[in-house]
Amino acid sequence: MIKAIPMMVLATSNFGKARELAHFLESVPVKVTMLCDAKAKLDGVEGKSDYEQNAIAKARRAAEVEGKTALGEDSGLEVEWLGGKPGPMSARYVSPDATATQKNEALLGELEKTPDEERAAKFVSLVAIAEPSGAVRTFRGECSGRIAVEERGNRGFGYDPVFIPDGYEKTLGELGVEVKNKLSHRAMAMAKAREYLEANC
Ligand code: ITT
Repeated sequence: MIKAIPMMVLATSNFGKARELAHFLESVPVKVTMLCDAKAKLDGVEGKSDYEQNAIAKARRAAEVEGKTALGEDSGLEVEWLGGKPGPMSARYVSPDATATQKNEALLGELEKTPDEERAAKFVSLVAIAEPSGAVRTFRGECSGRIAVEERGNRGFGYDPVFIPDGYEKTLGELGVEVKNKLSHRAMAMAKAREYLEANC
């Protein structure tokens, strides 16, 4: 008997994120595709302040338009000194069109006078898997660390060049995906999602 391979669409317009999500799904018997024209299709689904609601909204929108299981993710960087900001607004910090370098420079500027021991931060990832029926499961992951005093390294994406994970002296921008994929917020959330998918595919 031939068993059909289930399909799953990644509900994201962020290629750095998509590459990492696809990596974590390599061992799962699903055929992973990108949501075409994702920026337009996901436009307006995100609210302001809730990772879980945002992740669910992205996954549900993609599942609905594609008629397939969809995986959406909402993530952000929470800086203790800034009371947890930018948090769920991380992609829109400074302005929606700001480049990663502009966001990193703005963040470093806000922390200019902040001593080393007060620069604690964490990345948060909320992954949602939705069915076209609307049924949904969510999985959360976190990665603790601190904000560097300058941008270092050009690997990864977003805030990677200013984030030093606990136990390291280098930024994720210097450490690269080999290290990042072992300890990141996305790795933690996707380990739980993978366990669920492997039991249910
Ligand atoms: P989609 O909504 O289309 O998935 P997005 O980039 O807008 O793409 P989010 O709303 O989840 O995604 O925004 C998360 C932002 O947080 C992202 O744009 C980065 O700036 C930052 N971020 C999240 N995870 C990160 C990571 O692993 N490394 C560096 N920055 C990260």
